Amino acid sequence: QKATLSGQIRLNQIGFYPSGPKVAVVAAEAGNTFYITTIDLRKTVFTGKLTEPRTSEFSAKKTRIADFSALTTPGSYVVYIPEIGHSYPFEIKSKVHQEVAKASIKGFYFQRISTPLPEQYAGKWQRPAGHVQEDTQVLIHPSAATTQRPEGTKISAPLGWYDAGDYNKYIVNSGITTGTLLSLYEDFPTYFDTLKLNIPESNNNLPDLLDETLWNLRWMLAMQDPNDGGVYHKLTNPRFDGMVMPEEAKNPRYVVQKSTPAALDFAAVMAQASRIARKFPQALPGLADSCLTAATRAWDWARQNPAVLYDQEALNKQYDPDVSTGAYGDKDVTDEFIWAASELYITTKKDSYYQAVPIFPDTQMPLPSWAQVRLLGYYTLARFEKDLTPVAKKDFPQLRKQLVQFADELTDGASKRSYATVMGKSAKDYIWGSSAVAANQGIALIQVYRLTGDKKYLDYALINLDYLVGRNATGFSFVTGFGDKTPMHPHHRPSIADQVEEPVPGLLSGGPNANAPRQDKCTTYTSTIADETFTDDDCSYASNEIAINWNAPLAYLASAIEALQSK
Ligand code: 9MR
Repeated sequence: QKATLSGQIRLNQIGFYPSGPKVAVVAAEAGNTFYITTIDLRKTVFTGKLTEPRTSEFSAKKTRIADFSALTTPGSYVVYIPEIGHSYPFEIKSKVHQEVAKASIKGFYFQRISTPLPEQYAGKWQRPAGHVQEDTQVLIHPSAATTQRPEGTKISAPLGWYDAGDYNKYIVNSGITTGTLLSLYEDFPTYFDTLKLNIPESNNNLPDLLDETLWNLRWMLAMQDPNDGGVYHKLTNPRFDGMVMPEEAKNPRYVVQKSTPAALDFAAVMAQASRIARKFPQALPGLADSCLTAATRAWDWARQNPAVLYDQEALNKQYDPDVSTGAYGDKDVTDEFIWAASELYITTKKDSYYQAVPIFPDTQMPLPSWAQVRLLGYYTLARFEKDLTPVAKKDFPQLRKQLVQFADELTDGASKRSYATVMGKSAKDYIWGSSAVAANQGIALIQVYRLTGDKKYLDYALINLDYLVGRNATGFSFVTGFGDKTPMHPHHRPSIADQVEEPVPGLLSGGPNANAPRQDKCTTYTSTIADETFTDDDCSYASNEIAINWNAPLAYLASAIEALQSK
């Protein structure tokens, strides 16, 4: 009998709700009976049978499922299988994901630009302000030069969040991120009325989630050219910085060419922010109007410039300095038009926005990502179902049907998969940033739960949260600082360059990516199986970086589940 820790028993390393589903996955064939015991293994509180072995979708590996949903007594436990050993400890308690939900939003605070992070809020990850020069010294790149703002003009565009493990700021990626956080607020306002994150604004009279989101929104506003309403694609160094702390990264920074996706993502976010700011006239005087003006000007620019794409290679042939940082080079703006039109329509109630573009070009529901924002528009239409005018109301049954169908496709066969998760239906789920695939699937399921009231969708969403914090083929909890086996070496410059052993907490690692070894050329991968291709190594920007557009859906999923479970 083995009383030792086994990494082969994989489960949510944080824990479970007393009356919620509880599953562990055993990545081995041995054993028949499992026990839930106290952490010292002395007292057994539940005994169950493992399922028959099932074969992985991606390899010949076998897994067995241990379902202990019937155990409802709060406490701290392990799963114990005499032939294998015991799992990491976990808890059964109410509000079990509250801390991870808070930390995933606090993660954005740690990414803040233009401000020091003092110990009071940042603990041992305190650090000086980074990129203070952005207050006055951002250069107009030749690709962005106009008569009013010729090459070399200096503009001010401070604040915002660092995109990821790098220090640049990209409008396209900020768009989906900020939109996701604003939607989180709009979907669960009461939950956020009281949720405190210990950030500098925690004592003002705005919800902390909105305070944090505004930090980025204010930067985004500065990315609009006041002369024509167009929006610069990104604010960046020509090349990625070395592994230094933010305050040591002092290379010149530029805003580059305006683009249609940037303008539309910006328009969508500003339209959404406008209707939220409207609810806080005292705390945010004038902001609702500023955001709406910004949104309509960006929209008008995009309508006049509907196909200005950001093609970094082409620009590098034409202009100096060459830029080699993240491109976020979206080539299809159909979905950006849908998102911006939906947000502007809901905020202004003007049918002209809804009618400006085909809102339903087809019946596909592409999962949200930085390049695919159609569903963000659909979520908003669904959220405001009661406020729809007749033109949109007549489409609503179709929208509802498509969303429910999408959720049913996602969950189809989930319980039979090797980890019994929604995530992993196909190897295509394991792309760069696969953790956000899991989290965005979770959001889609929560949207459909809100539409239908059918609890199975909420349970499926929770399963993908289980996936993210340990119930997966790597055995990692992908959220830094949460769980016993969690990334210690994410590709995240502050976490690498500070003298602190633990990485900055609350950040979501990208997760397994079948192509990662070819993309980042790290040599420490130990598997090439799609759901296992992950390495906790800071060279691995293709499997172990963190990014704001991954943290936002994590924040949504964990917070939504908390908000809905406590009901
Ligand atoms: O998340 C992005 C992924 O979808 C792309 O395949 C990849 C390569 O272009 O870039 C990812 O985004 C990175 C961005 O370009 C720069 N900052 C870090 C982002 C996360 O790795």
